[in-house]
Amino acid sequence: MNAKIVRMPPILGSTHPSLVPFSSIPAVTYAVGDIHGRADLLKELLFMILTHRKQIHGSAKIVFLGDYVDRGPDEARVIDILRSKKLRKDFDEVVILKGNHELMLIDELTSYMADKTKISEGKFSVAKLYTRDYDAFTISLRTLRDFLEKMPLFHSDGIRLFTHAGVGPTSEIGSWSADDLLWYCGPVQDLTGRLVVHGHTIVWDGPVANRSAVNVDTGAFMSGRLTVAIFEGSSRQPTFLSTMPTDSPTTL
Ligand SMILES: [Mn+2]
Repeated sequence: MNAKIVRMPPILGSTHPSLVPFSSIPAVTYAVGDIHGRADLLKELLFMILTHRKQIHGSAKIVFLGDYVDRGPDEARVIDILRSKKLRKDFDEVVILKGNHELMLIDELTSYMADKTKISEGKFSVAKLYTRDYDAFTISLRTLRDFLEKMPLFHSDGIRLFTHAGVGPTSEIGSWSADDLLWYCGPVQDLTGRLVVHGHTIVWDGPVANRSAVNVDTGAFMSGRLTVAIFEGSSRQPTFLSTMPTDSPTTL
């Protein structure tokens, strides 16, 4: 028998971004930066996005880049908006990525649900810095935790890699961990050449874009400026829309 080289199909279920089959490219892709409880700004930005979307012929995808909770005043309403049917009606594809604050909340919820007297015992808990109103959520804490746990760590369309914190040029292919994708700080570059679209590291006078990465975290919880990057077709060069500042940014 003749030996035959068979190309293996993509490894389904792999957690490494470069091995995951990508979805098709829509007419427009929106990538929204860190919201951190600013439901007011999210509503305002979605209105701006939908106005833009009306001028586009074809399908639209919206990607949320993580960090929906903590810091701002209304994380429960942000979660409601992200879970809403309206969002799925307004966009052909909705991708809700996990941020490090969702990871911390999962840990905190697990601890709180086991013992309601110990809300600050979680490994990553920020309860010492932030008092959470558990009663504000319109869904059960179990449903909330499930929703957070199911959020993916990244999304690739083959041209752009969307992930909360980005990835660095020194990250060896195949070695990225959840920690890298949720907590990374440093120069952002994908060794496979995709444009990395991320948040997590605040750029007060941003957003910023270069040949390898786009950062749309404009510190909305403090600056009042929530930003979306808009990619038409397979473009690597986004345009941006931001809500207007309602407060002056405070220096770090
Ligand atoms: Mn973050």
